[in-house]
Amino acid sequence: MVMSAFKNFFKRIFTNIFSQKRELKLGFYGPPNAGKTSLANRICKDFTGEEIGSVSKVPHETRAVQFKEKVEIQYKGKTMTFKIIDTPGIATKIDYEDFLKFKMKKKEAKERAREATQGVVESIKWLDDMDVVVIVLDSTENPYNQVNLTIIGNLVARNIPVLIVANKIDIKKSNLKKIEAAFPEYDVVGISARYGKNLEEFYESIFKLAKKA
Ligand SMILES: Nc1nc2c(ncn2[C@@H]2O[C@H](COP(=O)(O)OP(=O)(O)OP(=O)(O)O)[C@@H](O)[C@H]2O)c(=O)[nH]1
Ligand SMILES: [Mg+2]
Repeated sequence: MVMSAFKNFFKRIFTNIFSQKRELKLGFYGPPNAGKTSLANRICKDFTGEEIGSVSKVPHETRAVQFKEKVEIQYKGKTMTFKIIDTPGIATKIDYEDFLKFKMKKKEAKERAREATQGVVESIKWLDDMDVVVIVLDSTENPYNQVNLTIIGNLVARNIPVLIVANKIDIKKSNLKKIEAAFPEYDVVGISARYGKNLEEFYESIFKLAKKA
């Protein structure tokens, strides 16, 4: 009796150690203002009750990598654990004058531009750390640009599985087809991070993506 209780006890510990699921590192990448933080916040809020960072209409709001660990995403009775990593928007040109139109003082704008430039470097550095990546694009904007190609090229070179999110489908001039046409070899899912539209399909795609890691 005692022996079998002991045996069960160790068996349970053993099983716990080895069945512990790996935490997949899920990065959110993309140009500034596309909605990376909005989407990361929505996921974190849904499954942990807490947000990850601040959102703003002023580009380069996120200027340092921020993350949340042990986020257990549940979808259709399945659970997967992720480390959600929100990254600074990647841009080829950061000009402090662009911030002045948001009623920012020159000194503050210059500081924001300096931090944003550092942020881009940090985003790229963190790429090596990712298991899977979601590229968030603003579907109201032209997807054919240097930044998007650079991000995708970097991910392909590192063999990191990619999902493309076409965000802001709630806006009239959103053009999901154009994003799909620009990246025919990738899964593209259209969502609205702000209004929580089509998140079911997004979670489904995330589970599919995780399997490729
Ligand atoms: N209409 C609409 N606006 C959105 C949506 N998602 C995000 N936004 C808005 O777009 C702006 C930028 O959102 P963020 O989540 O800060 O974007 P980001 O990609 O994290 O930006 P950076 O941190 O600057 O790289 C904010 O004003 C958001 O409210 C969406 O689905 N629809
Ligand atoms: Mg952000």
